[in-house]
Amino acid sequence: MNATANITNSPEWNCIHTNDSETMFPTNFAWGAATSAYQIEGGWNVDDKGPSIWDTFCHEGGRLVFEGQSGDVTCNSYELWEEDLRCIRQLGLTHYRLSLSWSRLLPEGITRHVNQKGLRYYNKVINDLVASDVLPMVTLYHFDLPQALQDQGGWKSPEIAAIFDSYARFCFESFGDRVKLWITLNEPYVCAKLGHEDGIFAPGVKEPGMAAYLVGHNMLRGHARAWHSYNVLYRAKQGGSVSLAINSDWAEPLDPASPDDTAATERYLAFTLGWFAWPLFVTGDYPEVMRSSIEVRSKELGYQEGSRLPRFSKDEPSLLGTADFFALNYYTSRRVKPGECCPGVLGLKSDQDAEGVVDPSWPVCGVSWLAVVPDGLRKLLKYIKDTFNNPAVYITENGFSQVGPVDMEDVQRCGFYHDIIQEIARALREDGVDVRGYFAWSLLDNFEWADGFSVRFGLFHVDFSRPERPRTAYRSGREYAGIISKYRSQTMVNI
Ligand code: GBH
Repeated sequence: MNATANITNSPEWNCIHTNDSETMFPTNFAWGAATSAYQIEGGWNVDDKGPSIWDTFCHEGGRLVFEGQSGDVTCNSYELWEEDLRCIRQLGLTHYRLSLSWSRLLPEGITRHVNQKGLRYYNKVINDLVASDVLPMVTLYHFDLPQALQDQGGWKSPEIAAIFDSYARFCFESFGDRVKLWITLNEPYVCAKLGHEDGIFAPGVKEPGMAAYLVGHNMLRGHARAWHSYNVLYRAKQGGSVSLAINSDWAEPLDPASPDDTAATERYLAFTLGWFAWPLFVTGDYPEVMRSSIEVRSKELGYQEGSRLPRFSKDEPSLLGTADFFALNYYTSRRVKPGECCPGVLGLKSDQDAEGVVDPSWPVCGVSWLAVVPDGLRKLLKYIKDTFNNPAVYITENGFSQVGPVDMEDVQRCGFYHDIIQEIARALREDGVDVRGYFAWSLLDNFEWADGFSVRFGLFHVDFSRPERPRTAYRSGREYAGIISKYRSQTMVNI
């Protein structure tokens, strides 16, 4: 039985907008949705799984996770995977992006000890997807470092790059016959900044202006090694692609006529997108403006020149060229002006010396950081095309959140999905950006990190008060299924 047909042919299918006659998508465009292991799986200590830094962070108390919640059970996808598969099939997705829990596969983080039940779980997930004609995009790391590795210094330790590489090889070896799209690391920016500067994400380290650069550096080193491993050992026989998912706002000057605002905007983009994209796509090193800003601030503060932003060693594999496509997580936009933050202070914000503000005309959905700016995605895609030599781009995350009382008839989110898909169509057609796919965040309502279950990004509602964790499509889920069905079939008619 094809569940997709049920939904999209239903007469109550009425929130699709039809005035987009020119909208077209390439034949193999990926229509996806995304999740991550810690946010949906639960089963935090079953079947030999080792703890991750998020287990520790949520359990140790004193952390600012909403109402002391955790991902101990969350959507219980470890036991309810088949329910997730039903949702995936109902939407008619061509692709599903999931992440692997490193400490579920390797309880101590290293390959000496493999948890066979974890291996079996992911094999089933991947096999079920492939059998349903849904292609998996697999992220190796989405914020959940094995605690055993954190105990040895975590991402601050230089040894982590080689340890990550051997985990990556284990995954390529185990799943690469069926998985052709790989993301090594999700959002190193978030891990570095929120995890090691602000301390609001695991592992809760607060070392402003120091640890984040080191962590970002070791993440890049680990990514590069994993990419080279794939390239040398697996590419010929498996034929897949490997990248790293970079999150970035779109940014433009608060006053376009102001040279100060323009320069601040350049710094803003360099310290988010550029930090990770420049090494991979442009020079093999950090953006020049990032290095110079940090050096200026370091001097003012009496640090040795350049000492806070590490340098890549010539003895290690090069970063340049280690992304087979551009993986972009886009959520929001900012207007930018020079920072108001105190020059004497050590920290990323002070180094960056740029402040992003929300334009009063932009609606803010749910969480305060999420101003809804669909055309910012189109502008960012154009910028990526021009700056990074026209890469193939997958939008690996994008979404719209809900807070407060559950609204199953979420018409605003329906409108949002409609608008964002139109912006992608324009980027393809009018700007010539090589967009290969779109992954909505998220398939399910889930554990939204420090916001716990108070912020809902799902296309499916999950009732966390009931042990069966029932999943129910929001109206926006049905809307997205309709969009997919419309553009997929249209594509098929046109080939
Ligand atoms: C993604 O990050 C994550 O990959 C995903 O796991 C998550 O569920 C999804 O976003 C939705 O949040 O609290 O003011 O410091 C998106 C990039 C960067 C957006 C950090 C939120 C925090 C702003 N995120 N940002 S603040």
